[in-house]
Amino acid sequence: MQGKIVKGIGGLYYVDTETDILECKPKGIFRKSGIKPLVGDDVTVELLPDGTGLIVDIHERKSCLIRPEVANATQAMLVFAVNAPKPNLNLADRFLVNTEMANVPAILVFNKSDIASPEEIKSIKNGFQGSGYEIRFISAKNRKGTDELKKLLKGKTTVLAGPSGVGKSTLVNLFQENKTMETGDLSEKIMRGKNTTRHSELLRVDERSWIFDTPGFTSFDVFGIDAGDLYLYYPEMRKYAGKCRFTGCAHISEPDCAIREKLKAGKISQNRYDNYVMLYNEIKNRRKY
Ligand SMILES: Nc1nc2c(ncn2[C@@H]2O[C@H](COP(=O)(O)OP(=O)(O)O)[C@@H](O)[C@H]2O)c(=O)[nH]1
Ligand SMILES: [Mg+2]
Ligand SMILES: [Zn+2]
Repeated sequence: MQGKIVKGIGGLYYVDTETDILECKPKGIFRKSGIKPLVGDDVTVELLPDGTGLIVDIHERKSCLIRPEVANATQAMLVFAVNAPKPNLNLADRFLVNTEMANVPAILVFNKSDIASPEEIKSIKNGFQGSGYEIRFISAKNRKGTDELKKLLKGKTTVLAGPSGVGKSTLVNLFQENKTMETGDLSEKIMRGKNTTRHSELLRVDERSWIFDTPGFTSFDVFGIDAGDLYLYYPEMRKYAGKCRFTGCAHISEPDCAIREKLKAGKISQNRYDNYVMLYNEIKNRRKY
């Protein structure tokens, strides 16, 4: 039987087989070889006599995000509130480096525009000037911009990520309205909480579209890249790769740096650049164990 892992709690996985949600354990071989099934994985399961399932194969992943840890996302929506809680743009950039590393296209969604001032919106736009990322200001409460956002989900597997309290679950609920799928089964079996999302969960929007609701994060460490390659994960900096005077230019204090010239010319935002420098130093100075 084939299915999709829609939730994982304490070593148990819930697999949507289109006709049922099966509680499954992974075959021992996965643990022995250090492979962990992830929410979003397409899997082959064997039905056991007691009605539970055994995951015997994990199909090749289209993508694999480290944070939130989900498989097969084809796009990411990074959700923040315009204010309340105040957006941490440094956290946003760290997340975007993570999606660039995983090759998952991302868009930025700023929710709660109903309680935002024009200045706040302007300052956020400026912060991402030149980055190329699409930014949407919406209000889940007033349903402003939410239908347009829902259109973007068609045929995709979208991961909604961001800090707690910004409205991710509210959005997921909106996106699931008028859904033809039966999920009564699912909510009973995996006890979908109404409040804080503690585990990533994959939900069906329609036959071809899925969405991950994920727990909020407050910090974000970037692992797996050398400081010298960091700029390659900033689309607006990557464009100028090879244009600096020195190979191995860190784009921080070297003369004739193409990237700092673009910063001066306003093509790269000060916010994105400052976050780059902070992250560069953090990676550079990290103790290697
Ligand atoms: N003012 C306002 N509040 C919102 C909006 N969207 C969600 N909220 C509220 O923000 C709080 C957190 O929402 P929730 O969806 O649980 O956030 P999550 O932690 O990101 O999943 C709840 O009290 C929501 O009612 C919005 O567009 N405007
Ligand atoms: Mg939530
Ligand atoms: Zn440079």
